[in-house]
Amino acid sequence: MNRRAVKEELRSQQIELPSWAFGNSGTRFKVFAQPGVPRDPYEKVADAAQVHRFTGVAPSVALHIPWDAVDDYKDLARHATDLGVRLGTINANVFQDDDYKLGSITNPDPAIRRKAVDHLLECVDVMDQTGSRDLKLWFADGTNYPGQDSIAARQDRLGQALATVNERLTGSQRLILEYKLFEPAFYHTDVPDWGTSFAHCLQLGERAKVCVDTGHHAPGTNIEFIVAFLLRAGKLGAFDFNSRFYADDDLIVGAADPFQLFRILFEVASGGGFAADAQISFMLDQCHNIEPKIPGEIRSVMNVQEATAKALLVDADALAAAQSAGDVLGANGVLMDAYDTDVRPLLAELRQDMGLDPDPLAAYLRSGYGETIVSERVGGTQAGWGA
Ligand code: LRH
Ligand code: MN
Repeated sequence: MNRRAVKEELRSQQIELPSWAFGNSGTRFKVFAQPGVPRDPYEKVADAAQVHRFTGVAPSVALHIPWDAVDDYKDLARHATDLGVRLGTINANVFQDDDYKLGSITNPDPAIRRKAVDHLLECVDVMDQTGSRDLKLWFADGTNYPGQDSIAARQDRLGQALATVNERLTGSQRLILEYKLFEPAFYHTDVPDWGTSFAHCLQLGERAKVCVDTGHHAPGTNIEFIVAFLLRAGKLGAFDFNSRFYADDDLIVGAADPFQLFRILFEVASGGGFAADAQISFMLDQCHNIEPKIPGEIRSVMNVQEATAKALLVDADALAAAQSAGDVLGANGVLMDAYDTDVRPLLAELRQDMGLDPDPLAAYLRSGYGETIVSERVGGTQAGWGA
């Protein structure tokens, strides 16, 4: 792709922000509250709109229910539109109720399974009001000790619940099934890996796609292989981007391993994943436990833009020639040339073309918005995970 084509592709990039990244978050050891944090979904959407204002490529906000429960979702959607963004993916939450200690949709108790499925169906009702396309399902379900429950029986329960939700979806609505190796369950997790999610999505049909959360794999996992495989199978629905050094650290995407993010986005580019009809949702799923949250999200969007630009700059013809010639170092060299390219001037130029400041982070810090919310948001209860 020539420079102009790369800029066109980057201009149309859409990165979805997680509402919960703007609330307080932490670990089991401590949640460090920050001044100016939103007290409700309206303020979360307002903060997310600031990221879009300065980057131009973050036009939607994912919600998490009940963290973002409101009386009038249509009004919240109007609020978002007024701020130049829209409500995106609806995330269900069946991992924080006392009843779900032994599982939600896989719980041995049919009444608790029913309760969990009812919440998932309520989230589809929310989608009908917000106009959201995707219902994202992540289940904390699993066990802590061998023998605690039947792994096979739990898969049956999982399949039945997913089928019930899938049948309820209408129009262009999709079900996005997210997998995670472990935590909070520490012996087995019912949707632990891409294969399990893929198998259930195949069974469910066209509406069901896999979500790849980049923090949900065993150390050393070749995530770009999973991406290439799912893309080729037409079952890659979404990314939850973040980075980690050890476990599900939910750090800023690209912060821990920018080369991995580049390799992942190179497979997306090679597999046609940036095409509009590929319908892949590029979301962030992060927690800014100690760093300021809006600047953290702006930096994250910039990291995705930089990795995407490098991925799009790979000389595909030279790569194909080297690959078919069996020129191992030549082929690897083509990729490394793109990765070692400083794309920041290209992105600064693109932002100017888009009428934006070439440095979104500096522009945001100059805007004074951060100081304003600290002075205005006094009283009330700061938003968080409520864990
Ligand atoms: C689980 C997860 C999931 C969300 C939650 C906020 O670790 O990645 O995507 O529901 O984080
Ligand atoms: Mn996630």
